[in-house]
Amino acid sequence: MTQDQRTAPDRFQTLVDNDERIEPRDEMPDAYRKTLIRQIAQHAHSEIIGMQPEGNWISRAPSLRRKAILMAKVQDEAGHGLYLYSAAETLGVDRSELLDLLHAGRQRYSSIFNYPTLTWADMGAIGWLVDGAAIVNQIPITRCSYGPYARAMVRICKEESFHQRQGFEILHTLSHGTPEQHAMAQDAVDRWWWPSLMMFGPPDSGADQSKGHTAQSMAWKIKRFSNDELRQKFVDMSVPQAGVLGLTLPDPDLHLDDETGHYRFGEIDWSEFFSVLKGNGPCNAARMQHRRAAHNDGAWVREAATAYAEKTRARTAAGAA
Ligand code: BYC
Repeated sequence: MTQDQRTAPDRFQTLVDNDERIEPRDEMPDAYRKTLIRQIAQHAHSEIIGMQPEGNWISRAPSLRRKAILMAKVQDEAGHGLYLYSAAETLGVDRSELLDLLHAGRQRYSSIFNYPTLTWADMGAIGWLVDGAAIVNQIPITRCSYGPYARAMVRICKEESFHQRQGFEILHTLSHGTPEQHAMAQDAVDRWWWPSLMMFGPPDSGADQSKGHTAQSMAWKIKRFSNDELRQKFVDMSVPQAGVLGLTLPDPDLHLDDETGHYRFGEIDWSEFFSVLKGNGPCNAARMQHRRAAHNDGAWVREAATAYAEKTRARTAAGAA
């Protein structure tokens, strides 16, 4: 039997088993499509909500050079949102539907963006830790079984690695500056470390994960590693980098396990994570209010773009007739 003679579910499974890509026109189980829409939409929403904590510092960046870099970074996040909404649209949903779900509080965005950015050093900590965590999470998604998501992730990861380096450089400069600047860098790392570990999602074991998506997503090769595996990679990568920065990580239990070569870390406060997910983080309400207002303020741009597209289409059709 050739591959094309197989029934649709067989063909889907064969593609997954052979590490080949599922493309938009391929048959796929409904649940696979739904899971991808949920994850890609959440990812896209995170990119555009993630513009807020940093956008907050563009006007206060300490030099023209820092301002230009930060503006470029925030613009990159908007671009990531666009690639991801486009990837989601290949699954048969519309970007406007997804935005409506976000604005109605029916789709999530990453927990990390519900924390405030209190000082300039937070731009460094977000770049180093948040973008660093994003890279660890997203590099395996370049091998995701769904083609459009995997391909979008290649460019996103390249840009995230610039972001991570600019954050590291901000913290390095502050850490090696005046005692006040060093203290500001340390304070930012103290505040962003634990929420960054939570970004990877709930632990693999435990009551809450029995409702989780990991096992099925790994079987479909959407996820390549579990949340805890990626969290461990991130900790192992970050500890030596903190040493180079001359900063400490706020965890008295952090130590190298000589047997495994991994850094062991303390207990994560999962009650804080679930409380942020329920909408009770320090900035949930402000982030959503700002997003809805930006969407409403941008209505005229969408209307103008639609009118222009329709006019161009009509002109092209008239020219072809
Ligand atoms: N925040 O079974 P699980 C960025 C939810 S943007 C909120 O492990 P899954 C950046 C999860 O949705 C970073 N919710 O789920 C941008 C599920 O709830 P639902 C965003 C979370 O999907 C600007 C429940 O908990 N990156 O990098 O298999 C500037 C159970 O979880 C979170 C991505 O989105 C969380 N942290 O795994 C700088 C990457 N964690 O949906 C940086 C793509 C879990 O059943 N996404 N939940 O109601 C993923 O890799 C996966 O979706 C996750 C979760 C690892 C996040």
